[in-house]
Amino acid sequence: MGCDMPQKPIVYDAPTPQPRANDAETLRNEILEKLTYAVGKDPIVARRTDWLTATILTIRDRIIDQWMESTRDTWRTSQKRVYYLSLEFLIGRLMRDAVSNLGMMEQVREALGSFNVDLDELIEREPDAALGNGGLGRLAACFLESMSSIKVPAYGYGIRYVHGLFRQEMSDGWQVELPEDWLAHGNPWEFERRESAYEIGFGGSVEPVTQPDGSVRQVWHPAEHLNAVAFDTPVVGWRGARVNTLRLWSAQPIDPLLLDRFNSGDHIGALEESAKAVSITRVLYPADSTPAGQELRLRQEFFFSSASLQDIVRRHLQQYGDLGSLPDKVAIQLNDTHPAISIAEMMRILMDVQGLAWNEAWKLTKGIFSYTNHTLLPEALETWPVALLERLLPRQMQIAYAINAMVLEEAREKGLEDSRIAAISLIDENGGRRLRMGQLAFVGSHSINGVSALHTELMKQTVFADLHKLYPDRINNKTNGVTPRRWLMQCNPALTRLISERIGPDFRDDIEQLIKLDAHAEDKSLQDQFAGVKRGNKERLAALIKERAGISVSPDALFDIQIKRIHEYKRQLLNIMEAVAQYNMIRAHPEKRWVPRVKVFAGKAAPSYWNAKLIIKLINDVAKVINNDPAVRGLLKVVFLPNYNVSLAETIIPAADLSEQISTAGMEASGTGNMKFALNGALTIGTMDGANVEMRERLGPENIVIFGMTADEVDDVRAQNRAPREMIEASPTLREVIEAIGSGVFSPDDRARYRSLMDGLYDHDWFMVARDFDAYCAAQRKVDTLWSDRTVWNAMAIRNTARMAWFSSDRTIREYADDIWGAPHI
Ligand code: 26V
Repeated sequence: MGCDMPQKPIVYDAPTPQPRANDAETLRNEILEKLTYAVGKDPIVARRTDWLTATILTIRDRIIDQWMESTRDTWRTSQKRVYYLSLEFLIGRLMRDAVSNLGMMEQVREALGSFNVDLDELIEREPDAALGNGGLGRLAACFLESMSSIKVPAYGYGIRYVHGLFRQEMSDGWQVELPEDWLAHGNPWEFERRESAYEIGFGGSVEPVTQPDGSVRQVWHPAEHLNAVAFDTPVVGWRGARVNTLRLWSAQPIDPLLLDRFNSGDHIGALEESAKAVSITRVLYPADSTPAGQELRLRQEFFFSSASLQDIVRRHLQQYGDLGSLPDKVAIQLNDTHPAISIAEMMRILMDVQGLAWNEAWKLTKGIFSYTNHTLLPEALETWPVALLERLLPRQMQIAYAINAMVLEEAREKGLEDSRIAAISLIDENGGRRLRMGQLAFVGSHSINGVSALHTELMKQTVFADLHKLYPDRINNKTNGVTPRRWLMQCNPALTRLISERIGPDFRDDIEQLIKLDAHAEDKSLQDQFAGVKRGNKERLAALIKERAGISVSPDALFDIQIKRIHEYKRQLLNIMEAVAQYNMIRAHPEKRWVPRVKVFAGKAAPSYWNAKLIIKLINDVAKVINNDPAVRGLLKVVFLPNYNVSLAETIIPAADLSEQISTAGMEASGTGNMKFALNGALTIGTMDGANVEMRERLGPENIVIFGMTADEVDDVRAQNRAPREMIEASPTLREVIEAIGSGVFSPDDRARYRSLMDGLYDHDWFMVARDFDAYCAAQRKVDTLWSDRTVWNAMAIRNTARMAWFSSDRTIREYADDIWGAPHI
């Protein structure tokens, strides 16, 4: 079937529409009109969701004008387009982002107020689009916003999951997963593009067909077919600089009624086939580090890769009419290996569909693609069984073999010894043959980047050591960033106002100006105001904690926060064990002056990750004991907030005093939560891992609390297989904690519950929880000391905000645009 091209001629010079009026009166009338004619509701009976829809539609009209203008501009100027392929876009709520970036917050508030509708209540009603697991997905969302803000012509390509990441509820302290239903009330942001549908095949066979000119082309005859239908969401940049497109694919049966089969009497068969097609885009895989290894996941990866590439090639041919210019006009970024099959699929499209020869197709492919690695965890490096690929994607597997042969040949020519050849092979021969998606992405790309300086170095030394020797210029670093619009201006309006009053409002357009705040760090009145803003945010969080967890906390306490996916390498266990140590000390020394603390945790565990779920239960068990022990006198509170998501992060982060970034060194590729906290004036307690290392450099070592082993030290200990027993025995504090947890002090209903968790610390302590424990406790006591002199603390907090500008995703995207994509930007 393919795609229905727009009619020629394309009107490049359509008139730019008059900007719509944005005053409250106009907005009021338009919202009422949308409510009546688009939603079909009388204001008398309208519910909040109806008002929300009407408001979004009103704002959307303003976005569309700029959207068309942006698209037209790219056509007119023949600018290069960037395509960000990602299986995850963790965009969260969009309304506040859009209204704020368009500078219409006050007008919209007033317009709604005239109907007695509260804007903030509507904002809270919008479902949080959780089309991602964690850091990788949120980074994709920050990047989209930055690309619009600095005018990179770009598309995000992904999957329109019907169910995003599961909703987390607590049942007696255990995580329970419930389906998430973000589309239940429709989605006013998206445009379904039935005309942008592409056929996607699976299975079948490959047939060599001799062409009239005597050449031979491979023709893939898939056994199964389905459609990928595009749904477009506009992505608004700061001040509406540009509006780019997030294009998410939805799977549909080719013939929705499957009439042939239905008419032939096979009603059930028809329904089954239709359900199977649709199932591809039904759910997001909820694991963020252990490959599900399931066929459906591979189908998702190929489905969205193929649809995106067909769309990209179609758009390019439509505008330029030739394929040779592809690398000049198209840059495709692979967000991790999830879309890595694109390398083989692009080769198939260029050769089998477009008729190019291998060498030409390979040159174009390498010119177009680049790949970002987001993790070195061995279990997260994707590989697919060759047998599965041969069955599901026979042609792409043939191409992968051919790429492999070519690369190995090149390696031999360059003099690589045979023993090293196996290491660069795309095929892993250990325990069943598997295609290594990281190596495929590497060899098919002209640029491979890590997401922090340390992580990039480790990539060169570990997974890609051999490929790096062969292609020493390909690996480069692009340290992550976060958008300051969402993660400062929108989530922390009070701090934004305060900064504006002090250094003027220009930092909103040029984030580097934040550094001007540095000179005022010692100013007592600014310190008081800064602390006052923090206090307001903490009051709001305290109310939320009361509401969601039923725990009363004092905003005067130090708010110590760890929010992220629950994973052993992120070491929530280390944090909760320190809480137990603190609990023991408070009881042993009631006479001492303890710094009151509230330890907040939030995060989801992969449903199949037992230890992660057990750690959630442990946090809740420890919380129950500590929070209810009168001997603690409220000096320590432990809170687990359920259902962590982007919206919850937006409330928690501005209220943090202390940010926990305590991963085992060498294991957290970058972290981005670390950046969001520091930008909002929280101090970091952290290891020399990921972007913490660069934060320390830019904040100054005196403005961050670093502790623990380095990545090299972790490596040495693991290599020597040194058991931690001796060290545990040498630390009375640690021993006491392990004994208490292991013997069931916090789980009287099941005393053996945490036995294996604690045994793990004695046996191998893979994540260095025991080895880093004393250093971590000492670092926490240093935090107490800093907190005790609030002048010192506040000055450090201000310096954190002032010095974080470099971690804006605008800076990151400029680096990608200059060094990798060759794309325009401002
Ligand atoms: C891996 C897998 C494995 C197969 C099953 C599904 C699945 C889903 C996601 C992933 C990727 C996990 C990698 C990841 O999220 N990395 C994080 O990327 C952030 C952005 O670069 C970075 O800040 C975090 O440190 C890093 O853990």
